[in-house]
Amino acid sequence: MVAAEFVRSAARADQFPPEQAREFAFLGRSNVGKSTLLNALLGGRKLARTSSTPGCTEMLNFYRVGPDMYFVDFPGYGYARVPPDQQRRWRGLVEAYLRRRRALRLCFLLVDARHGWMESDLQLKRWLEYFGRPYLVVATKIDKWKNQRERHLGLAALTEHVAADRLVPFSALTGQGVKEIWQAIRNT
Ligand SMILES: Nc1nc2c(ncn2[C@@H]2O[C@H](COP(=O)(O)OP(=O)(O)O)[C@@H](O)[C@H]2O)c(=O)[nH]1
Ligand SMILES: [Mg+2]
Repeated sequence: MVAAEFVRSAARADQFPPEQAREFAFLGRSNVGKSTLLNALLGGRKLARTSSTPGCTEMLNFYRVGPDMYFVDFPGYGYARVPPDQQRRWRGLVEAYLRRRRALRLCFLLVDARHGWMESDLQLKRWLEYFGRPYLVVATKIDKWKNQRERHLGLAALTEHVAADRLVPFSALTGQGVKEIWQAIRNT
């Protein structure tokens, strides 16, 4: 199992750690299952906090994973009741990271399999493309697809905005997708 530890939180660009490791960023709406995914990747240890209520952490969290990688946990977005100045701070922080971070190798954009693409997901996707950041889309909570038909319709909706070979279906309940995500990280 890969060793992992919290490094630091950053609310501003000058708090980002030195660029000494290959970085992998995890982005998604509040409650999409980001913390759960990170914990699943790291062998089920509770490294990142999970919650059932949408949170609005405003910081990037850096985790050292193995000897030469950082996982970067992004603050969730898409939470309706976030005041405008907080939204501005969020955008500033995310943009500062995406624009300048040379250590960033690959982004994982998490989308809830049940809801499909929301406008804020598409906005973030456009942002990743604007900054030329390679990314994979992770469809989370696919165990909530109750049958083949829902699975088929869900996948069809998701692939309207991303090629199938850039889409990783994931479930923390079954562990599906963990292997594929690690493979993508190793191959980067
Ligand atoms: N059924 C199911 N529930 C999940 C899965 N991943 C996360 N959840 C649940 O979704 C809620 C939000 O998860 P969390 O990881 O805290 O989301 P975050 O806000 O994106 O970090 C929690 O109640 C999780 O237990 C999954 O793959 N399947
Ligand atoms: Mg979380």
